Amino acid sequence: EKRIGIYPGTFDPVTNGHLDVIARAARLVDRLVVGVAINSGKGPLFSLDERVELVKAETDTISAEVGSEIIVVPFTGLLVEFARQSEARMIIRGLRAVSDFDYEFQMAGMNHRLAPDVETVFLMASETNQFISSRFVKEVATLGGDVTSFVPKLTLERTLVRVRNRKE
Ligand code: COD
Repeated sequence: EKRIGIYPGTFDPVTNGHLDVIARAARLVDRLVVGVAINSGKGPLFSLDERVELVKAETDTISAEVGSEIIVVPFTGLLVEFARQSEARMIIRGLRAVSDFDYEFQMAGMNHRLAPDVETVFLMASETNQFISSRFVKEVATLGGDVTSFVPKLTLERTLVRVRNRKE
């Protein structure tokens, strides 16, 4: 039986922190489904299609390196439903500092009650990528700071263009 895991998130935009978690997660499973959530509540910088496209582009090489299948798909609705549809038994989440813990703790607990056969697995990024967040990448880029070391190349280009256009 194939080991299938899902890594859900907003990915607005995908960062080196996300990619770090994706590479680690891909080593644990045969197929990693990266689920890109609509999350209109967060008022995203990039549309759902753009976020999916960027995650796809940036994970291409990881899939080849690790030798597991990585697929990137948008999802709406309940995460546990999406997990069920994907035949995944594992939800992968990343943990940064203690600040993530409360939210992740509640989410894992609720999801476990909703789908007892699905386990949440937490991974940490390497030290260089641990503190990176999409929120601060957007803020720093908007304020003219250098985000080169926080996001992959194509995402960097797109973010700079988007932030510039938004200001005009
Ligand atoms: N290092 C380690 N982990 C990281 C880093 C980093 N530098 N950066 C991000 N991460 C982790 C985050 O902690 C998270 O686990 C994951 O990567 C994705 O992060 P984001 O910010 O892109 O995504 P979120 O947290 O906004 O995603 C939230 C969901 C969309 C998954 C959630 O809202 C959801 O499940 N929505 C569907 C509706 C649902 O089922 N709701 C009920 C939940 S109980």
